Amino acid sequence: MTRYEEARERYAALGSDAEQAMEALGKIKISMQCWQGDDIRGFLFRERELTGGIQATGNYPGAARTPEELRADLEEALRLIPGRHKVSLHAIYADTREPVDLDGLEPRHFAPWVQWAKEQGLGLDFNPTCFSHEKSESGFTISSADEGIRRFWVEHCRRCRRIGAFFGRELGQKSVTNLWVPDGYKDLPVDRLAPRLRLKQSLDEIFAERLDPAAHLDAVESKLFGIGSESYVVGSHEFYLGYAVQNRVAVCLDAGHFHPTEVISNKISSVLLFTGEMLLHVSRPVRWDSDHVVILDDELQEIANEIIRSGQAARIHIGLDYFDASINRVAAWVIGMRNMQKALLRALLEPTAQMKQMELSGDFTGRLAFLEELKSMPWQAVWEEFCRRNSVPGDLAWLDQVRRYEKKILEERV
Ligand code: RNT
Ligand code: ZN
Repeated sequence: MTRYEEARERYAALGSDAEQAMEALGKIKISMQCWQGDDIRGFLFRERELTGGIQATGNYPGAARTPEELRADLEEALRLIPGRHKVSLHAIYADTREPVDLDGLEPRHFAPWVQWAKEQGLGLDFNPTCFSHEKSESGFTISSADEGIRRFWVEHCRRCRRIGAFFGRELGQKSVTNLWVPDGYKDLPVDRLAPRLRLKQSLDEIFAERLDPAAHLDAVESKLFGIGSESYVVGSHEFYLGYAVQNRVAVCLDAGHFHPTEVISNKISSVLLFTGEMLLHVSRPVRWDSDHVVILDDELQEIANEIIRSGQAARIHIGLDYFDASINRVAAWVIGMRNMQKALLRALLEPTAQMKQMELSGDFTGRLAFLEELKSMPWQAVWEEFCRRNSVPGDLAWLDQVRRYEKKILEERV
């Protein structure tokens, strides 16, 4: 018997089916964030510093400098990740020689990305870039009291939705356009209401155009604080949850955007009850919204458990959102993506129905015993089998490949 066959039998004895788990895992697409590849520089305004209260710290060599380099790096990472996935782009990643500002972007500026995604069998998601720009220097974009500034960003976001819908149409799979804006105050505001009124008005204007729901989904991402917006963020969780329920858009929950002991795993089931689909930004906050590489920790497992146990995986779009500039960026992608998949696999290997039954009948002893036993079950053997069937390394052999790529390609970039 192989290691996998042994594992399959042990899971069967517990009441779960490893074949089914692998089949289900193979259907779950994860949206890989392009911005891990170049520390969120993008290609439109490469000389501009990263603003908006987010920070990519570190100066590991090898960051992608051109769309070609970024696509090559993405391909290298995706070769080491089992399954078919999506890539999430930001507006500043437009691939064009035309000088164009954010309020002039059109689908054609992203045509090479679409062509590439078709060749690679990938989906694409999208994000307006409401930061790292001279018009966001005040700290406000679509909630700005300056009407010229507000209109500039509204126009940018409206165009981004059309680009997202273009991705969805061209690639034959729904594209999520996720709107996050950094708007907020460093110090205590006097008027918390007016910026929120303006944000609401701008969102109404941005979402006014109806786009094909089969090709496109709008999501809005809240935040608690950022660097420079410590005291007040206009787009808070309550704000966007209310907006999403009232206007039928999706909520994006980012794991780093809440109080340090607050977790998004506990929010998924509530959000699912009142909205259609949702987006997750799976990240890892360390003491603040630091966007560390996703590791296989308790909260990642809990997020995966909620996605699977709810039986609503089809309504939950999973995206990664982190950017670590202190390690090999291709490895950062591979580690985070594989960890997300491992967590999902472990959740899929649970005898969930049985455990829910224990809970219902008040058998909390059995529930705890199962939960703990599952931690030492041989899920790694199933993971390795899943990787084998998808022709990617099941073990650390992926790291050798990344190191070879680093020597040959990344180290040449100076
Ligand atoms: C910022 C948000 C946002 C960004 C990306 C780059 O706090 O999490 O999602 O990280 O859009
Ligand atoms: Zn995010």
